[in-house]
Amino acid sequence: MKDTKPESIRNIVLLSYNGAGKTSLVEAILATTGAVSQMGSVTAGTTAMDYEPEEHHRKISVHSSLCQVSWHDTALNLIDTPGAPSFYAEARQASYISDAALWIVNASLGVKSECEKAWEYTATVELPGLFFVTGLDKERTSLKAATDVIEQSFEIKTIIVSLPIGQEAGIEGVVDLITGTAYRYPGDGSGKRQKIDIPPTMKEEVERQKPGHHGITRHSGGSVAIAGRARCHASDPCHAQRWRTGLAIGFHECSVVGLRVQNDY
Ligand SMILES: Nc1nc2c(ncn2[C@@H]2O[C@H](COP(=O)(O)OP(=O)(O)O)[C@@H](O)[C@H]2O)c(=O)[nH]1
Ligand SMILES: [Mg+2]
Repeated sequence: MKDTKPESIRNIVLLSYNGAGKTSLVEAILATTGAVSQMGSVTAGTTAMDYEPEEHHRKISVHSSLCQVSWHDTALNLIDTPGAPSFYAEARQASYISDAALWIVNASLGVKSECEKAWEYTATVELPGLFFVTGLDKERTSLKAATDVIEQSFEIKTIIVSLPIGQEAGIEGVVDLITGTAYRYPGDGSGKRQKIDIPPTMKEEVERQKPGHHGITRHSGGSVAIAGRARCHASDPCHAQRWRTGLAIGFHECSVVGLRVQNDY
């Protein structure tokens, strides 16, 4: 990215247990932003973030790794951290220099103690962030079940900002609830998503889930503020912009926790 100004840079730390899907998510982001033409694979030892022989051997991340992608004139520094308890220090240090966290929860593995630990230390530095649910392509998983587990474990309410199209092995894309746009992903690891119409069977669910119909939050005190500030009807042409602003304020104040889902990459 040419001439990046400091105000256009965001450091984002990915936190969770081993096997949650952090390194794979970075690969998917690299492909979707066009930084690579094909997602690498953890098992094949071809990811950008697990590059050390020790990481190839163990097939897990051992150190924090950094990469930068460019998205809508913003430079995102993604910090992929190791999930094992013996490497907590790495993840904690990365949190302290980050602007936001991505807490990853794999729908088939649920919330584990490593995730709760990460939540605790990010709370001490009031790091805002988003939950990202992976593994929804696995059998007997659902967004509803994953959301329930997250909300109960962390005693929060989440705002769902994207919905999967399809379920389990049939997942084929996502609906971005903020812009009301649906995307299909080719599933070949190229990240070349294609804009599609929202499936007719999902229209009701999309309207119901759209931010603006409900709030909310990490620290319960902030919830009403964000819901009030950003509420508007989903058909309002300013919907997306108002919600972006509302979410941005909410994230900044740590009063909002969003929840996003994977596609099938
Ligand atoms: N089916 C499926 N597998 C995934 C998903 N995300 C990651 N994986 C696989 O899960 C394993 C662990 O993923 P990895 O990215 O290394 O997790 P990390 O330890 O959190 O970095 C790898 O074999 C990935 O290919 C997902 O959304 N669906
Ligand atoms: Mg990893």
